[in-house]
Amino acid sequence: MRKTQAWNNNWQFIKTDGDFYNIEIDESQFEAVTLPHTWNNIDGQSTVDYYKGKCWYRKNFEKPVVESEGRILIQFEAVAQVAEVYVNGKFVVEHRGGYSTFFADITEYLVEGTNNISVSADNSSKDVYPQNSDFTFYGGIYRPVTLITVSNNHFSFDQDGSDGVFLTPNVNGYVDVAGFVAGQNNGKVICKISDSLGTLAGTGEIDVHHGQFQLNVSVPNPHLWQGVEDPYLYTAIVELSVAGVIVDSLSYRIGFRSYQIDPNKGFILNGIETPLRGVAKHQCREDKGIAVSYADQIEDMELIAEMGANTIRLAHYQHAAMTYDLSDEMGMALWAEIPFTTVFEPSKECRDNATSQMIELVRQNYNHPSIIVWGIGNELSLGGESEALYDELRALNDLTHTLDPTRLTALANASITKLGAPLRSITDVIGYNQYLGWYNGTIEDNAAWMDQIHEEDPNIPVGISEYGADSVMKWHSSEPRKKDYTEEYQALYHEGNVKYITDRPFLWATHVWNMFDFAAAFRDEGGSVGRNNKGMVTFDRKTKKEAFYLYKAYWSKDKFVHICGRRYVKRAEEQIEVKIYSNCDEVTLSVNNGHKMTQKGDKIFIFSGIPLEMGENTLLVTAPGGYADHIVLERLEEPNADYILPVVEVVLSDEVEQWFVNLVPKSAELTFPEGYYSVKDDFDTLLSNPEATEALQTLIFEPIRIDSEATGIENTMKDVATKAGSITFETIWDFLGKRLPSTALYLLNERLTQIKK
Ligand code: GCB
Repeated sequence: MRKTQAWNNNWQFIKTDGDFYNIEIDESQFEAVTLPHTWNNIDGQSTVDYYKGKCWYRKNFEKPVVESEGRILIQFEAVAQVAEVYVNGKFVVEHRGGYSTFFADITEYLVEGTNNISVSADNSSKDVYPQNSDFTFYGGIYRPVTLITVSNNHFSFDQDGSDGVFLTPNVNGYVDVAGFVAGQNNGKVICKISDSLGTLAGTGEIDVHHGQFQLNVSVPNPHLWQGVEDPYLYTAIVELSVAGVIVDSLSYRIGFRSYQIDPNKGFILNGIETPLRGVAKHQCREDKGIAVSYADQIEDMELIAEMGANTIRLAHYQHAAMTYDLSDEMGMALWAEIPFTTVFEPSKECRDNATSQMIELVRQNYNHPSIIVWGIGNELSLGGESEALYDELRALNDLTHTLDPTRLTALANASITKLGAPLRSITDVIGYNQYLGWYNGTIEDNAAWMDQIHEEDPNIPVGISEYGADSVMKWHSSEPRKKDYTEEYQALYHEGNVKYITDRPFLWATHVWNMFDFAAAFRDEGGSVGRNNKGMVTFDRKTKKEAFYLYKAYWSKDKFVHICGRRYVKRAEEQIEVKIYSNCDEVTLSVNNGHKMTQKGDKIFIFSGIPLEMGENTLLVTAPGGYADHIVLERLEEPNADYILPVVEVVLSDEVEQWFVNLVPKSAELTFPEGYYSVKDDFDTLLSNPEATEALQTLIFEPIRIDSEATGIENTMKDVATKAGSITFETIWDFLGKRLPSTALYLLNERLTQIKK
């Protein structure tokens, strides 16, 4: 019978490359570690130059006991990004792709007594996706490792990291069970399906032929899996029996559900229109990086459920098995995807890698009812559009349909993807990553844009695969503005968007970017280094930002009241506006236990002109049913300057100073005359004109190159710019800019507006 044992203790680690698979190594240079482990937990969240390279893990172990002819395997749930496994100095297997499971069958490499396993992990590889993106590419054995022993006859381990059994429940009352078996005598497969009370609901068996089997188990009138409303699961036990003896057994939680995604009605689950409203998430958290514990992952899911979400986009890679399991149990509808993001590399190695990662994603996670769409890519137009990219996406889309005819495919597009572009119609459904009101445009622009994407492609289901705005918990303002990084602006941004989204059920799914702040090593903005701060909850999971409660008010059925402002304590205003988020119909506010003010309303309650006394003020909000929340504010004479993000002075080298010395812009105002180029043009357009190219070269790329230290981004601007085809200069400037003085922007616009189109 199959036995599994957690294999996460007593590993040794060295943060450098060498012949470390050699058994004669001096182990004194290694440090003892427990898995999961990453070497980037600190540098990956704080500096552009986090360690990327090949590092080694080793472990000595006694040969496990196994039945004669049995196999001994090690299951790695993920090793980032490329792994090589050696046993007793001999190469066993290589795996390319940092977020998916693989097995190493080490049986033939073992000796009696003590053995050694050495595993390299390399996060610097050029031929593996992700190639380039807005998150840290952690290295390490950062998900659990399991030792597995099986008898000679067992479910196959040669099925792309899956465990070789694929279950397809059908709402018409049966489960299709198919799979692969290895060993000398293939035997018989028995499947028993029981309901949530453990009562047998269906059973079936079939002989294995040439290592394969397929059977149909009848489960009449199945209780459906209805997302967060009723995530009902059955348990399927699939056994392999040889000569009447059970030799291998696997167990799954399965769910019966059917769905459609309609361009007008959105997502329909078991015939019920169910707009998917939720968040996207990465796996990492503060100081642990991507090497998080089971408890951490449970906490993440609990926070998402508390906010009332019913969907998660698991960005931008394959997530831990446990995340899919918890989603099944909690009823979350998932968008699961591969790390084919931002940049497409047309090399054969990269194409093969995207293909193998897609195969692994689908086959390893096929049995989860929570997975609704397979995401084949993210924002790939940023790296430039080409026929080769379209071909690659079409191939991935077809492959995914072949691997799984029961689910739909999805692609997340940059919002600027042009009308009629093939990227809008390759997959079954589309999502857009839209940041109007943050990188560009206004919050209000989102409403018209949402209608526009629907009108432009009325026959394609459209959703919003990302939208968000950053907030860093130390910045606050009573007059929040775009890009001020205050908690208050982020809340306003989401107030607009959640309303526009709620009013548009045709949006099949919407995902806030992001549920949690996450590590993005190359970022340095908002007074925070190495971090993307668009989370609803901080990187350490300790603080729920104001916007968290806004969504809770919209989405959760658990009644609550939340008074905003608990981190914006020191106030100089005589009177303030007090904001309350609640899903109760009425709330009552009192200040310093004085006069009580009651307001009826819907989710957002604003009390204006609330006077503050000098010193401490306690604000209490209550709602019928016993709900209450309070904050304590302190009124001071002067506004607290510590709440305002200081303007960062970029210190330029003399050489670059000289560059701009004689180039003084005529005015600090941007104009956009009709028929001329400007910073509002996209890079394709600008770079197709030699004069505009020259202006970009002299005013932006060259100074950035020389001052790479001061600007801190080396050639990133140029890289992004030249690959960013359809993004406007203004957008990239907003995103990566501010590293050169704004003079550069005005000068460039002045030059461009003199060049006729
Ligand atoms: C995107 C990317 C995501 C980034 C996000 C942002 O469109 O898909 O990886 O983190 O924008 O915050 O800019």
